[in-house]
Amino acid sequence: MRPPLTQPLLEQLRQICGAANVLTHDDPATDLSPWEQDWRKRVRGLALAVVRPGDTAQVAAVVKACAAANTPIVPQGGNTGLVVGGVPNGSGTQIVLSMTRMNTVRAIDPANLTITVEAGCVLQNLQTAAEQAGFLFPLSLGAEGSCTIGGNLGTNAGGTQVVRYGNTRELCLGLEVVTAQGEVWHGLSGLRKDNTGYDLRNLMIGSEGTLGIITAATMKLYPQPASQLTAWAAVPSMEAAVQLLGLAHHRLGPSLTGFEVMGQFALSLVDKHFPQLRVPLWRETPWCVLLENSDSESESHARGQFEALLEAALGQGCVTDAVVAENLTQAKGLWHIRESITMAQATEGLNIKHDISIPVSRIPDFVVETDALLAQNFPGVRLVDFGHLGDGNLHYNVQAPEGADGPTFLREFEDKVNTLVFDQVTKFDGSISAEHGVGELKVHKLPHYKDPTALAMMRAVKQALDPHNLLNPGRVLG
Ligand code: FAD
Ligand code: 2HG
Ligand code: ZN
Repeated sequence: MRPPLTQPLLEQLRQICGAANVLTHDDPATDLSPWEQDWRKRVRGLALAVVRPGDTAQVAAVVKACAAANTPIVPQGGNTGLVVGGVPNGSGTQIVLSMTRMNTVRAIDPANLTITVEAGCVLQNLQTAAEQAGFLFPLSLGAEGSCTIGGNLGTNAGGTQVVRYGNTRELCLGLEVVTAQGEVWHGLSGLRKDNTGYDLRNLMIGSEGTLGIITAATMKLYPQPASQLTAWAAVPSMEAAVQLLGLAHHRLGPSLTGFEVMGQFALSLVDKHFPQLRVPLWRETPWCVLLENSDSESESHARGQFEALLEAALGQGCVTDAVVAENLTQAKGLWHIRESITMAQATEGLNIKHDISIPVSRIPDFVVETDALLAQNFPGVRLVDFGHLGDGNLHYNVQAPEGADGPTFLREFEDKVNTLVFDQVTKFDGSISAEHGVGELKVHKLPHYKDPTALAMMRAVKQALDPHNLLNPGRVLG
C-alpha cells in the first residue's frame, strides 16, 4: 500500500503526462524492472512511479509537482550507465523521470554545423540523422543503440572517437534544462563563442542528473571523412603501444580518430564467449591496438599513410604484426570485437570496473606496478585491461579468480581492490573516473580522492541550484 500522501501526487502526474505515462507497481501487469535495475545488475531499486513526459513543459510541470510534494526525481535515459546513477534507490519514494519519449530531432543547421535534438534521442538515431543530412556526429560507444544524448551529456560520455573530437562536453554548444524549481533555462544557442558570465552549460554536462534535467541539446556536426580505415596491430608491451600512439599522432595528425588498446585476457574472453567474431592476433601477443584513420582526401591517400605508419612501427619494433581492414564490413567487424569486451566480461561474471585516466606517458609504469600489487594482494584475480589509450583512459577491470563466485568476490574484495587501484591512480596523477562518472558506486570514494576545495565548491553549487536535494539525491556528492 502506498502512503496516502503520495496518491494526490500520482494523480497530478497522470494529469500532466497522461495516465499511460505514469507507471506504478499498483498495476501487477506492469514490470518496472527495466527502469529499476541498472545495466550491470548491481542494484535493483524500487520506484514510486516511472513518469514519461512527452515535452519540456511536461518535464517542468512534473518537477514542480514533485518539488511541492518533496519527492525526489531520478532522471533516466537509456539506462546503460555503469555506475548506478540512473535508477531509483530501494525506498519506493523516488520517481524515475524517463526521457525516452522526448526523442525528436528539432532542427539541423547545415551552415552553422549544428543539430538540435531532444534529450531522449537514442545516440544511434542522432548519428543517422546527421549522416542523412550529409554530416558526421562523431560520438560513438558500445551502448549507442540504446543510450540517449541526455544520458551522454549527463555523464559527459567519452567513447572511441575522443582522441580526435573530444568527449560529449566538447561536442555540445547549447542546452535546454529544467531546473530543480521547475523553471526552463532556454540555452539552446548554437554559438561557438559566448563570454557572458559563468559557463552553466559545462556545469550541467557531467552532473549526472544532480543539478538539472536536460531536455534538449544543440550538438556540433562535422564533415564526413572521405575514407575511414581501420587497422589491428599486435604490440609487445604497453610501452610499445604508447610508442605507437606517438608515431600515429605524428604521421596521421588529426586523421587519427581512434586508438584503442586491448589486453590479451580481455580478448580471450571475447574469443571464449563470442568465438564467431574471430579475434585476430590475440594468442601471440600481450596487447593489441585498434587504430582508425579518417582521411579527408581519398581512400588511396589514407591507405598509403596507414601502410607507411605500420611499416615504420614494424621497423621500430613497437608493432610485431598487423592487419588492415580491406573494406567497411571488415572494419566494422574489428570494431565489433572491441565493443564486445564489456558483454564478454559480463558473461564471464560480475566484475569490478574502473574507468581511470592517467597521463599517457605514465600508463606503462602504472600498469606494470599495479598489476603486480593486485596479484600480490588478491592472488588469482584476472585483469581485464582495455580502453581508450589515445585519451589516457583505461578500463582497468578486475575479474574474480577462475571458478570463484563473482558476487561473493565483490562483497568481500571490491572496496579493497578499489582502494588499491585508486591509490595507485592518485600516485600517478590520474582521475578515478574518466568517463562513466561517480553515480552511487564511487560516491563514498570521492571525498577521499577529490581535492577538498573542489569538493566544497561542488557542494556549494549543488546547494545553490537544488537546495532541497530533489534531483538524483545520493549520487555524485552523497
Ligand atoms: P542513463 O544510464 O539513463 O543515465 C546516466 C546518468 O545520466 C544518470 O546519472 C542519469 O540520472 C543521468 N541522466 C540521464 N538522462 C538525463 C537527462 N536528460 N538530464 C540529466 N541527467 C540525465 N560510457 C562512456 O563514456 N564511454 C564508453 O565507451 C561507454 N561504453 C559503454 C558500453 C556499454 C556496452 C555500456 C552498457 C555502457 C557504456 N558506457 C560508456 C556507459 C554509459 O555512461 C553510456 O552508455 C551513456 O552515456 C549513458 O546514457 P544513458 O542514456 O543510458 O543514461
Ligand atoms: C567501453 O569503453 C566502455 O567499452 C565500457 O566504457 C567499459 O566495460 C567497461 O568497463
Ligand atoms: Zn570506455
